[in-house]
Amino acid sequence: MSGSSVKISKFLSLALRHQPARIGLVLDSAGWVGVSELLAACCQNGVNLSLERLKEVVRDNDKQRFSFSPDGLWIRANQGHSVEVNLGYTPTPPPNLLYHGTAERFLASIMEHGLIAGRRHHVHLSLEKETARAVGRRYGKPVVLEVASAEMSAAGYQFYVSDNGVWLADCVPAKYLQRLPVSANGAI
Ligand code: HQG
Repeated sequence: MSGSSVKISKFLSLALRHQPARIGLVLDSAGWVGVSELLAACCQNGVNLSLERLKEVVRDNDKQRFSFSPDGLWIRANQGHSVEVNLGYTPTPPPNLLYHGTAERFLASIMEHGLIAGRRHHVHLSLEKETARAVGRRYGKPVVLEVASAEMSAAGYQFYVSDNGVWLADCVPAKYLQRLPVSANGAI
């Protein structure tokens, strides 16, 4: 594989979030892997990626999914892992409201069990309704849920924010969720 930034980003997500072993990589406990080790593993697995191109993909990534260490020798995904990592998130007081995008078909289960992290480590929340709507659209007819985050925080639930600005929670009980109405033109 060579080429498009999207393809490279997807490959990096696979390597740095989900299946590092598949290309022979071992992440450290905080999710970091040596840049030269990553490039060598890419090469071994049919992905022709130069250091310059890697830097470009990381810099221009639409969601800033990856970060280099300050010395540029290490790289990791900022969030979204399914492999065990401890990213060292610090509990952070959330804004009053946050949003979660999901699909209509998950709603009954969510309203029964609350939001759960599933195969990722956290429930992903956003500051903007529109971002949540785009996330929900990946799985079907989108629904945006408003999360009463300040109220949850006051009740003792913790929130974290990743290096790329995604708000994270361990779970969200259903009582803090409210479905946002959709207007006639489909806008939130
Ligand atoms: C749903 C992408 C039934 C939840 C996106 C979601 C985001 C439940 C799905 C980031 C449930 C999990 C994260 C319950 C939650 N019953 N369904 N009790 N609780 N769900 O992909 O939030 O491109 O793991 O609503 O843009 O969709 O990877 O999480 O639909 O930022 O960087 O279970 O992933 O970013 O799906 O997406 P996901 P998500 P990246």
